[in-house]
Amino acid sequence: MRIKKFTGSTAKEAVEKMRQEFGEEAVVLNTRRVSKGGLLGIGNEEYVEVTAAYDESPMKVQPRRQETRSQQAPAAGEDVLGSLRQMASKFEEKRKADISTKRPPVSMAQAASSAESDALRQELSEVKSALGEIAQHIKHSKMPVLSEALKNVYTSLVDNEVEEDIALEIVQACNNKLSGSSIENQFAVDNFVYSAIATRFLEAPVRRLGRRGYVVALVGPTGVGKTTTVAKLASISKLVKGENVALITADTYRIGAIDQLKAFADIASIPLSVVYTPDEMIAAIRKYSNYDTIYIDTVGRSQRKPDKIIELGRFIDAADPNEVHLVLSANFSASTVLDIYKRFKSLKPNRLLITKTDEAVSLGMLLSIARDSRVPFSFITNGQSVPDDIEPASGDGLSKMIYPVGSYRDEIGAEAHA
Ligand SMILES: Nc1nc2c(ncn2[C@@H]2O[C@H](COP(=O)(O)OP(=O)(O)O)[C@@H](O)[C@H]2O)c(=O)[nH]1
Ligand SMILES: [Mg+2]
Repeated sequence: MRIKKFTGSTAKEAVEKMRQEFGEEAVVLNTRRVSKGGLLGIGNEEYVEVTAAYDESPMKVQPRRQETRSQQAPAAGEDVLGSLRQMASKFEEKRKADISTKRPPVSMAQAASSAESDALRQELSEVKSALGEIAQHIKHSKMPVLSEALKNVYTSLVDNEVEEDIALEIVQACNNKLSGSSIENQFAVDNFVYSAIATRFLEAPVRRLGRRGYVVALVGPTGVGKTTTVAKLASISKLVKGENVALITADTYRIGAIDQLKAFADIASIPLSVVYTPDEMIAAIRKYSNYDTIYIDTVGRSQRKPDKIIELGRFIDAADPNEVHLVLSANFSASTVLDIYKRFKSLKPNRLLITKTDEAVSLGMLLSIARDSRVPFSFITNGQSVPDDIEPASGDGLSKMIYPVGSYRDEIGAEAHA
């Protein structure tokens, strides 16, 4: 390991010098601003000093070593990011302080001060761009030295909007598990990745048969497909399983919401109760206690209004359901889904139900919600048709949607033949 200091008038310049001498493999250990000479800050000479480390031993052959290295690099790198961020914010502070503490200007001083703050602004933007560059470098240094097959996997996962950290975990697990030639074998790698994704999804426990008064409630934001899904589930229970089914709706908020479910209940000859208060909910549940399954549709309270969720919580508490399915649209991004989960968590959902997979471009975000919630998945819906467009969720099924095995291989194949 060699350690050396590089200086430059900006961080970017110092890092460039470091790169020239040490190459891409070098790691920045520390960055600081140094100021030299000058009295009371007048005539000061300021520069940036970067301390860099470079491992001279060849890193090629052994995968184990590469692995350790890839785990260490980000840690050192993140330090750098930290110190650069600090530096950037100090600049910003200094610039603001400079502007606000300047005395009412004599024109020369005014000119000097504006020149100075221009210089600072320039410097700040250089630091920011160096920061960006280093962040980019760290992003790639997070990626261990991978076989072609694993690189394909990583790219395919990230393209499917799997969070980078999760994609990396999967790829690293594969790297650790597979050895020798199989790490180069796309087929072996795909198989591993496919099951690695599948096992990240918990499957909902199977319901015990022959239990009466089993209560299933659907909650979630407006428009995700709760009412449609309730209709699908109720029809399947009744028509396919031959159960006695009842419906309750607590969605008395939106105009037309009751009509929507009522029309369905009439066609399917399923009794429906509309409840306006938690007490009415208790009464309705009691009324249907001899039915096999009671499905509850709820209003899509805006998840942005916590008091609305609390209000909905009173209805749910009153119903005391066996299953609370949080309904999420496959069109949502990872951050939206995580945000919704956070807001609906107080309703204690014990199932996740994903709608509109027919419309979604990518489903990588399902891995994020699976990881953060640890709640099992119940159903997937893939169209508007009642009752056809629904199926039980399985780890395998979800994995297939996130990692359509071999699809990119077909592309590569096509390119090769072109
Ligand atoms: N493409 C597609 N549309 C769906 C699916 N499920 C529901 N929808 C549609 O989404 C819209 C809102 O559904 P609705 O059940 O009223 O949502 P709610 O507000 O959560 O009750 C309707 O137009 C449904 O037909 C699905 O799986 N795929
Ligand atoms: Mg509805």
